[in-house]
Amino acid sequence: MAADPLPSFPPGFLWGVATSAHQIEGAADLRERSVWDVFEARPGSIADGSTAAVACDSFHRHREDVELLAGLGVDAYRFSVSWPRVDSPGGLDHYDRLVDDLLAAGVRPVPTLFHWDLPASLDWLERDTAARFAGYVERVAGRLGDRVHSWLTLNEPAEHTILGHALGVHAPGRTLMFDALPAAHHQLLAHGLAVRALRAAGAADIGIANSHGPTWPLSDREEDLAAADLYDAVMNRAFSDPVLLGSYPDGLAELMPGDVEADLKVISEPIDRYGVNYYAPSLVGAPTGEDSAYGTLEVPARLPFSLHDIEGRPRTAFGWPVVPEGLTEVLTGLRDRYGDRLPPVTITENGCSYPGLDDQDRIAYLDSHLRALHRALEAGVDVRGYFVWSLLDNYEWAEGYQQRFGLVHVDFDSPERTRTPKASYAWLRDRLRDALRARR
Ligand code: GBH
Repeated sequence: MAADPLPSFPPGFLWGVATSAHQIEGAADLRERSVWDVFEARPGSIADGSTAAVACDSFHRHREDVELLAGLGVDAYRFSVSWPRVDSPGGLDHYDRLVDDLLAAGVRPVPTLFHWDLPASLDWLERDTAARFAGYVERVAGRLGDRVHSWLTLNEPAEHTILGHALGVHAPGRTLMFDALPAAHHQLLAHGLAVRALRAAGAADIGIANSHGPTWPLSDREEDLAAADLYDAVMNRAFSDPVLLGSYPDGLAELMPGDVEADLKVISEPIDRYGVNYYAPSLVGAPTGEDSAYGTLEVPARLPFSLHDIEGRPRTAFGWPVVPEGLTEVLTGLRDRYGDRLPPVTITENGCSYPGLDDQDRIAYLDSHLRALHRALEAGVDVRGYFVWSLLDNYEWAEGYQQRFGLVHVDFDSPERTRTPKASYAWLRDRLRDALRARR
């Protein structure tokens, strides 16, 4: 039950919440344009026709956010740095102030250097974008590296590739299907080059935030097993194998551009922390000849797999099933696959969309997933932290403001973007107090 105390977590376990720049900052007029600004202007691209031009206005209201973090009692805040903002005059000043305010409040800054808001003039299909990213990372580390010690390079290159370049439901809105894979390779190369740049700047805690969900085959028929294996290779292993093993899953290296072997040496540059974003498993079968759907995501019939509903589970407002044991499965699965090659893991995102201030469903979701995480600890997986997605209701990409993931409600109709803590905020605050007490 959500009222019961949680099991105890190891000393030093890092508790945090996460956001991303494009989803909360607003102040779009004070930065360069990103591929998302361009995408949002395309009619029909965003469910509610909205844009992120103002969002939570966190650019101007970051002090309120820091106060909410302090009140919650988290150890760390995972935010992202907007490349198009850093590219504009004075753009780094914002992150400079944010970092200072976080440190003054006793909260560790954990910036992600890329969370999907690519400068509009750049393109992940171009190899050169990876080198440009490393140059940008060098500038950020040069300015913040004296106070920031934990870095994440990329957020979910899998989603950015598949939703943005293969299926076209996210920016930049391309529908290249398997021809999107070069965008994955160039992001991974960017990750490796960024690790080198951060290392050169003296960073000691470097990671990546990859999405992981167990892939469940629809049946044990040969075709379903093969379809599920391919799906898992493309959605999960294509992004973890290169980083942790220096190789691509079978058959994928041939689809990547450039001198793939040489690039894999860069991509597999050792990291200190492996970030896992977990939401839900996928139930995958052979193609059915028809389009299939997962939540709001449609998978065209011509792809070599189909997605199916996971029955008998509660669903979030997004339509995703609530499957906490999937988190245990992801964590033990990573340990089994990568063994000694797997650095300590941090859950860099986990959370759910539900409406309302008295969000008992979110409390139940978080409670059950923390228990699932604890089972992975008991099974010997080295998990060092957990970040809730998200601190605030925010701009949920193609869903606009319709999906609410926050521990804190944001009134998007008020000019002040009024923030109101939900029941889940108080719940987590009390759990963190217990955890803190246990630490002493
Ligand atoms: C994350 O993406 C993002 O990092 C974050 O910005 C976002 O706001 C948050 O989650 C909530 O959406 O389509 O088969 O993979 C999450 C990516 C992609 C996870 C769709 C769940 C459904 C199963 N999500 N996925 S599948």
